Amino acid sequence: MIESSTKCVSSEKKKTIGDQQDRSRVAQWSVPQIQALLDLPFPDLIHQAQSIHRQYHDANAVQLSTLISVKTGGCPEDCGYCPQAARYHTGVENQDMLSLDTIMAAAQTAKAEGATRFCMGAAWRGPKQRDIDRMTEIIEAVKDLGLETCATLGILKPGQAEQLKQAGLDYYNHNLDTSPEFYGEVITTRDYQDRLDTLEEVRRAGINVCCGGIVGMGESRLARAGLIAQLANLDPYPESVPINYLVQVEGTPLYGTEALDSFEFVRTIAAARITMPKAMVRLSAGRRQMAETMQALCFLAGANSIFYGDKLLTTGNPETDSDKALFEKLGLRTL
Ligand code: SAM
Ligand code: DTB
Ligand code: SF4
Repeated sequence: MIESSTKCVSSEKKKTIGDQQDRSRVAQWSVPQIQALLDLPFPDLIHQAQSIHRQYHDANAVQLSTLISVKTGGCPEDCGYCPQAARYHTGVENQDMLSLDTIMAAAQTAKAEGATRFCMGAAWRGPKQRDIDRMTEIIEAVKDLGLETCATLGILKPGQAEQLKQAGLDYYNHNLDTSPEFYGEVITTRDYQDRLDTLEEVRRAGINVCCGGIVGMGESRLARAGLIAQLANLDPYPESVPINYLVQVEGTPLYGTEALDSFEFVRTIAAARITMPKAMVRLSAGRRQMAETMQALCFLAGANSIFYGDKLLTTGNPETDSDKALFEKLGLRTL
């Protein structure tokens, strides 16, 4: 039985949620409330998500971020989904940190293709001081090109976020990935609190927070509700929420996980949109495995950002030409 309070978010409640982002937030989303959203009949859920989406965003516009892996493979962590963990044999070749010139050339291409944000990922548990020194030089240079900068470097020690902020870092990506209860099934080399601590460091430094998760790791709907509750209850909630559909890579423990029904992924996007109305919700990894019709459903459910460019970090992403063709077919414009 669905509570009437979650069946349809009244306009008064929506206003309150939005306003709370600017002041201190009192009302929080409970896991049962979010599960009730996920349990809605699909048309009701999409309608609610699309209505909220239109109040806060241009529903026909999508923001483009391009990814680059600045340091690849050999990571000491044991994230069960990740092809870059040293302990799994996935065929990913280790690559030391790329040179500034290589990164700048990729950033220039990303800009020429229409991306507005350049997101740099590194397969570290966390950066050492010399890594931060190199990253600050890179961030300054990318920023000078006129691109927004994003980095995802793992766990940050006190003081590191401030250094990144000073270099001009706009966003830090650090995913909670799943619910606290399911986390230990996927990762054992760190805990949920480590992630929350870094998110706090990023917030305190005044960097925008990019934080989301992965769907399709064998988790339950309850676990997806638990993830969305964690994200929506961050105070304030993240500016950017990437929702990844697990890319199954041979050699990782999660390879061979039973594929999750596509509509569950769309439902998760809708729940993110409803509970975090002002955030940019990114339809992230997994698009190469998705039909165009499913991607269109994700946009209807409130996704308004994608990773753009033929590669994610180590796995493939749709070609830019096919994304351009999709935008054309759907009448979407880019931000
Ligand atoms: N090492 C840093 C960390 O873990 O925060 C930054 C890089 S890590 C690759 C960034 C994010 O990519 C992870 O938090 C996870 O959400 C996502 N990711 C990694 N492998 C994935 C996969 N196979 N499918 C979907 N998302 C994945
Ligand atoms: C995010 O949430 N997804 C991106 C980005 N943030 C860093 C990474 C997806 C990685 C997919 C697997 C790979 O290409 O290695
Ligand atoms: Fe390392 Fe990040 Fe991959 Fe985990 S997700 S193994 S921390 S690169």
